[in-house]
Amino acid sequence: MKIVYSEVHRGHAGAKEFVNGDFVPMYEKPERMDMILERFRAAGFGEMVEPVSFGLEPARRVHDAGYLDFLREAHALYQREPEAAGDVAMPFAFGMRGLRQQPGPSAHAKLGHYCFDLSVPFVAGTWPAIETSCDVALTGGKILRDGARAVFSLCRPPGHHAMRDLAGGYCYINNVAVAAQAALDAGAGRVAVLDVDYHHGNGTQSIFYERDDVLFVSLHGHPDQEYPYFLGYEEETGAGRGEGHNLNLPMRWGTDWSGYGEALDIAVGRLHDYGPDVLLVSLGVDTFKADPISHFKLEHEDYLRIGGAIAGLELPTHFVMEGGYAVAEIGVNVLNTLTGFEEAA
Ligand code: SP5
Ligand code: ZN
Repeated sequence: MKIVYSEVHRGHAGAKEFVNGDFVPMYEKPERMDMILERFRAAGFGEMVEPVSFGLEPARRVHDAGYLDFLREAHALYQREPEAAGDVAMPFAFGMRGLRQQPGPSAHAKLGHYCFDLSVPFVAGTWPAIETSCDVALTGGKILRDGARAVFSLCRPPGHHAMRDLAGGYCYINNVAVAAQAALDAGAGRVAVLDVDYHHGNGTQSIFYERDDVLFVSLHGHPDQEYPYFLGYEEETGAGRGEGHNLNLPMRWGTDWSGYGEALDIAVGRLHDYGPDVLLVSLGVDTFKADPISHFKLEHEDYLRIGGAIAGLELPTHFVMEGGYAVAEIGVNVLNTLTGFEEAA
């Protein structure tokens, strides 16, 4: 399987996120990629491919143009603020209900308007990483259209929390949504996104919520207990033409393979019934038992099963990297998913 990857993500590093009252080094860090690459190398798995540049037009198909301008300019704008504190741009005042929703010229206003939490910092290397991560996903999509059975886009930063005009949860551009839209624009009639990251893919769900040409299916920690809290309930089934094209399978803390495997069967059944031309997989491995920010209990072997179940759909399949923060084990879990897929394909 081809693996699309670029080193440009490395510049997106060094910032902190806010967790339970403290700023701590970001869980979403470059070393995650090193562990994945190391495992692939050790196993002799895959063929590495550099992304090509597609420009921003594909991202504008699912994101607000002003939002994308903000992502590009956020770091530089912040540096020009008289009260900028250091190199890292982050919001502190949010454009919430009851306040006016047009940000003024201040970088603080724009950050608060376009970010929904304190886990999407901007350092100098953040925009190049964002742009390249999107190109990684688009390059993967192109490889699939050129005839591959499957491809892995090793994206960093991840994307599934990013909304049409909001960044959050380590995500800025929604890579999988951009790739799904690009597949449709290139002639696919319908596409499906299966999101197996531990967290609900609120961005992907929202972007396609009123559409019937994209089915979104997500397995995740229950929003009663887990980030992003405000979305991901079972009763969210789509709206308008999109009614019936959204399936959430939330699970409680402590879920292991017995519960997860059952939910995955339901997910796969729905995907099979929909019969998409292309399947995109938001591949997060933060469902692992040792993940430092999550509460599922999957074992290494369970990822072989996930890959096998996905292969059973017999669809052109585009894996897109999302989360996974047990850095020492992220590599084996990603590799197991992909080898589980290939062995069953
Ligand atoms: C792409 C992705 O997986 N984004 C996840 C963002 C999660 N952010 C919320 C983290 C909440 C952490 N709670 C920490 C408990 C530490 N023991
Ligand atoms: Zn996650």
